Amino acid sequence: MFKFNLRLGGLLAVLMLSVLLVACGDATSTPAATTAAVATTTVAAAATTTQAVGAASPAVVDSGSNAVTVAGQINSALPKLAKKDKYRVGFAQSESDNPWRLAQTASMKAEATRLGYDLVMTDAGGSTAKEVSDVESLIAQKVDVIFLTPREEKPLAIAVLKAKAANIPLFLIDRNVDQTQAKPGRDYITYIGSDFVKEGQTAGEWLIKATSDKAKIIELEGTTGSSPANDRKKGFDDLIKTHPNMQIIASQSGNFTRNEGRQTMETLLQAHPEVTAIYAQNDEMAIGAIAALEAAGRKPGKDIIIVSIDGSKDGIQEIVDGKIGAIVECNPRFGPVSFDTMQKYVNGVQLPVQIINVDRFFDSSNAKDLVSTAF
Ligand code: GYE
Repeated sequence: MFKFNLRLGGLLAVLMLSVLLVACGDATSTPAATTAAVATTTVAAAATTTQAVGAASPAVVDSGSNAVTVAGQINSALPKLAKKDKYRVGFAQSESDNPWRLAQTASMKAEATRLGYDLVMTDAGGSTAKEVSDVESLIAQKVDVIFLTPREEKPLAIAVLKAKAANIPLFLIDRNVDQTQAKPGRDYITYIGSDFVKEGQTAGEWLIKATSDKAKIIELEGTTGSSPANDRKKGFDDLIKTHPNMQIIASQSGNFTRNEGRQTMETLLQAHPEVTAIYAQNDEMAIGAIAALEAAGRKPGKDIIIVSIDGSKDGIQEIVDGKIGAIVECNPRFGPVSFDTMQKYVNGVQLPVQIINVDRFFDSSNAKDLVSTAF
C-alpha cells in the first residue's frame, strides 16, 4: 500500500518513516483540508542533526491518498503557540507581481477570514531587503505567529533566526531558506511547499520525450537567489546533462514575470536563433517568451517546444491553444494547509519538518478539462 521512494537515509530512513507514519496518523490520514486546498504530502527528517532536510531531496512515502510523510523532530525549545480563540497572524509576502502570488495571498486572506483571525500582511514588492525589515516589523508588532514566503534563500534565513530569538513561531510557506543557515524543526517550525527539484525533473522528462531526446534549449530562470529558481534549475539541468543531444544553450533570469520573460527571450533569441525548445521556470515567463517568439516570426508549439511550471489559467490556456506543450503544477492555494498546520502545532500534534504539496501535470490530454480549475 505504501510506495517507498528513498533518496536519503537508506534503510534507516525507512525504519524512521514507518515509525512516523504510525506516530503521525493524524497528519497522514487527513485528506486535503478543503477541495480548494493544495494536496499535501508531509516530509519529516530522521533527525535535523544528521540529515539535510532541504525541499530538494525528501525521502517520501506515498500514502496512496494525497498525503506523504518524512519523519521529523520539532525541537521542543522552539517558540510555542498558546491556545486562543483568535490569533494575530503575520504573513510576509515577497511581491504581488504575478497571478501565482496573488492567488497565494487571496488563499491566505480567505482562510484567515474564515477562521476569524487577524491577518497582518506585509508585501515586500520584490525587494528582499524590504522583506527582511517586514519580518522585523511583524516581530515588533508582536504577532502571535509568522508565515513567511522568503523571496531569497540566504538573506531571509537571518529574518527566520530573528523571529526565533523573539520567541515567535515561524512557518515557511512556498519558498525555503538556505538550510545551512536555518533548519526546520530547529530554527523554524516547518516548511510547507512543493518539491521544486522534482518539478524541474518532471519538466525535463516531458521535454526529452517531446523532442525525441534532441533539443537546443533556452532556460528562463526565476528570481535569482530564490529556492524555486535554484531547485527548478537543479532538477532540470541535472537530468538534461545526462542526455548528450539535449543541450542548454542559454540560461538566464526572467525574474518570474511576464515582462522580464519577454525581454530576456528577445535578447536570447537574437544571440541563439538555433533554439528549438524553452524551459520556463514559470508560466508567466513562458507567456512572455511566446510574445517574443511570435514578434520574431517564430511558431511556439510548432518549431519551438515549450514546457513550464505553475499551472495558471493563462498558462493552461496556452496549452489549449497549442503554444505551451506541458505545465508542471505548483499550487499557490496555501491558506487551508498553512492554518491547518498552525492549528496542529497549537494542539501539540507532532509535525513533520516538511509538508510537500502534491501537484498535478497538464498537457494537451487534460488542459481543456482542467483550465477552469486553475488560478
Ligand atoms: O512559481 C512563481 C512565483 O515561489 C513557487 O513564485 C513560487 C514561485 C512561482 O512568483 O510564479
